[in-house]
Amino acid sequence: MIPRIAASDHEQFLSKYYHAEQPVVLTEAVDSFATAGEVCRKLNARINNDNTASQRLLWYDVRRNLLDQICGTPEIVDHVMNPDGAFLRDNCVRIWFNPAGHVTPWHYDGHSLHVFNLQFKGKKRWTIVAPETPFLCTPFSHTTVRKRPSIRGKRTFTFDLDEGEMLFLPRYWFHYVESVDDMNINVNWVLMPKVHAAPSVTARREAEMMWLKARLDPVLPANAKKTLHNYAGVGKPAVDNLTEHVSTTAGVMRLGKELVRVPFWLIALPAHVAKLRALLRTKRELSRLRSNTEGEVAAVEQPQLVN
Ligand SMILES: O=C(O)CCC(=O)C(=O)O
Ligand SMILES: [Fe+2]
Repeated sequence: MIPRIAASDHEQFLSKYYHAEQPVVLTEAVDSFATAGEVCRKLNARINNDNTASQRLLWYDVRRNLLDQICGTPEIVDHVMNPDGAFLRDNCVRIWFNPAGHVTPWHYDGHSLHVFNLQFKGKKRWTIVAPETPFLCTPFSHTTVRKRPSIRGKRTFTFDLDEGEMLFLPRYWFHYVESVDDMNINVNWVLMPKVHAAPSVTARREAEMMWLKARLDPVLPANAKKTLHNYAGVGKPAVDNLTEHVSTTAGVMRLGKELVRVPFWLIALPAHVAKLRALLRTKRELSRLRSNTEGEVAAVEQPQLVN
C-alpha cells in the first residue's frame, strides 16, 4: 500500500520521502469548496487570458501566479521549490482537465522531474513502478514498448488519489493513470532536484541518453535539441549536473543499447495508437472547455474599474 501522511508533516515528508525519493500521498493538501465546473471555468478563463500559458500534448504549462485565488501552493511545495536545491522552469505548474475514462498511458516524466500531483477535483487511479524495476521503453523515449506491460516482479503501487490529496511522484517512476470521476482536474508542481538520484537502471539510462544528446547536439533532430536546450527549464546546467558521472564508454554504449531497440517500435504500435487516442480525446475536451468559457474570458478582458 502506498504510504499516506498529512501534508502538514513536513519533517517526516522531507526525511522519509523527499530526500529518499520515495512516493507518498500527502493528505489534506488543500481545501476547495468550489465545484469542478466552477474551478474548470475559472482556470480556463485565466489560461485563455494569459499569453505565458502554453498548451502541451495532454496538459497546460503555466506560471505559479495563474493559480492565485484558485488554489494556493501547498506549503511543503513552496518549501522545496527553491532555486538553491532545484532547477526550476518559469512555467513550473501543469494543469490537467480529464473526463471520466481518460487514460494516460505508461511513461515516466522527462527532464528528471519530481512531480507534486494535486488531485484538485475528482479522482484518479494510479499504478506506479519504481525506477529500479523499469519497463522496456522504445528507443530514446520515456514510453513503454507495450501498452499494458505486466507488473509482475516490479516494485509497484496501485491506489486512488482522492480530491484534496497530493501525490509526491519522484523522478523516473513509471506511471499509468486512469480518470475516474466525471471531471478530474489536477495541478502539478514540477522541479528537477540538484542532488544526484539514487542509482537505478532508469536514472542511469536518462543520464546516458542526455550525455549522448549533449555530444550529438549539432546533428540532433529539432525535438531532441529542444529537450536538450530546455532540460528542466534551464538547459546546460541541468544537463551538466545530470551527466557529471557518465563515462565516455557508458555514453557510447547507450547509443548501441537504444539502437538495438529500434525493432520494438513495431511492437509499440498499439501503445502509440493508445497515446494518440488519449491525445485526440483530450484535445477535444479542451476545446469544448474553451468554448464553454468564452463568456467568462470576455468578462475577464473587460477593464476593471477601480475607484
Ligand atoms: O493525470 C494524469 O492523467 C497523468 C499525470 C502525469 O502523467 C503526471 O503528472 O506526470
Ligand atoms: Fe507523467
